[in-house]
Amino acid sequence: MAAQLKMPAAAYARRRRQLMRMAGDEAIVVVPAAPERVRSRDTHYPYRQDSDLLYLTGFPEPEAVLVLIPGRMHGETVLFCRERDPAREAWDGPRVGPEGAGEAYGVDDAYPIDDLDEILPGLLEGRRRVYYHFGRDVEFDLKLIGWVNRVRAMMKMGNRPPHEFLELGHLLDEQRLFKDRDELRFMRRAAKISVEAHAAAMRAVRPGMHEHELQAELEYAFRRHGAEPAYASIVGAGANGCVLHYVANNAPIGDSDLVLVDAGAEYRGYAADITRTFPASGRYTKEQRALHDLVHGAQRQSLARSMPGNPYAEVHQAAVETLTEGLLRLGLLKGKLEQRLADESCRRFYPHKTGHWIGLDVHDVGDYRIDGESRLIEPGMVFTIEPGLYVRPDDTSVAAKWRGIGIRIEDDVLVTRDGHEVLTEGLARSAEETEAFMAGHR
Ligand SMILES: [Mn+2]
Repeated sequence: MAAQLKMPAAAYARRRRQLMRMAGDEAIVVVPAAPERVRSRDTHYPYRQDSDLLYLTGFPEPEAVLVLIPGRMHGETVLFCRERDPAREAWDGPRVGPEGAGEAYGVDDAYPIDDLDEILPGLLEGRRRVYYHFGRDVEFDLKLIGWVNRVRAMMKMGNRPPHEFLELGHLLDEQRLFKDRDELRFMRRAAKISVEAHAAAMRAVRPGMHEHELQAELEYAFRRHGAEPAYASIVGAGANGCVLHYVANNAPIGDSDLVLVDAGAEYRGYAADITRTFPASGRYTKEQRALHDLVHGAQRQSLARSMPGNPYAEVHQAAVETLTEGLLRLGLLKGKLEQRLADESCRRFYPHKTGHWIGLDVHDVGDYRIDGESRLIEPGMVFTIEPGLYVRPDDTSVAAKWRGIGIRIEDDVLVTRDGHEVLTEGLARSAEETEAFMAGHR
């Protein structure tokens, strides 16, 4: 694959300007880094930066705070970060340090994080509105309240404390929902790596292997390209495919099992999310094929509705209609289509929604409904389309031949001005394509 991608400094500056324009001249925006989390005693989980801070700066280190102060004469963008410390850096690797951060991250001012207590009250003073994610990091919430109180305590001296506290997500989530062209380069790369990883798993699968061996194939492909899993990879053979968030991945794969693989790469913060369900033997059984065709048909119908101007809810509705119709035809549901649509019977086999926004977070930010109504699809949005069917192994209400089959097909779709682009194109999807691809590799 091509060289590693680099996010231009101008992209971050443009995003900060857009956010500051929305926040207005009397506002201040406070975005702390994600805290480090202990995994066991003195070892931590791999560090993942807060998505908002990544979006606005690309700054990778913990113990940092970005402060945006629109219209401030002495600089609108201020970053607090850890100071250089050769002794610590020998253990944990290099730090940017306030001296380097100005140039490297395009901020106007950078200060040591230890000076935050001293400097932040002065930045809050005279600002009317504070934009911040309340409740995400309780420890930081308390600090912020403390700084505001310090400004209040000095009101007699003419200090003007902020008096509106607003949810940052209200502005920033909406901004992040629409991917800019630089983000799309990263999302295409994450998608491409994920396609390659899924193809590797399809090639490698053999009855008798364990699920975790396929997981290793997937994640080998991720790491080879400098990516990592965007979420815990799901590799479920047979009835394990019916467990929506199956992550044990430790069972053997049987001769006639389907394998459901839901895995995506995160490339420099940007996620992809793909699901394929393929037969360990290379050939679907008759029942597996019937349900796979049905799910594939549902995905095609959902994709056809993924056009600018359509209500987003129609994408799900299209899948529900297709699946309900097919389940009636195959005899897994009984009765009339109108009735079964009205009582949402297909939820027994399809309990989840047909997709979600995707970006820096695999389940990305952004409202799905506005004022109680489904929002309309617009260019720049990226979402997954992932219909599925899951017949539990103990479901005696259906013929035995259907039991224990779990199928999902998931791709990532970018909405364009006049339609859409499937970012995860290039990977066998239908039963026919999947069998042909697998036949070429055994
Ligand atoms: Mn998904």
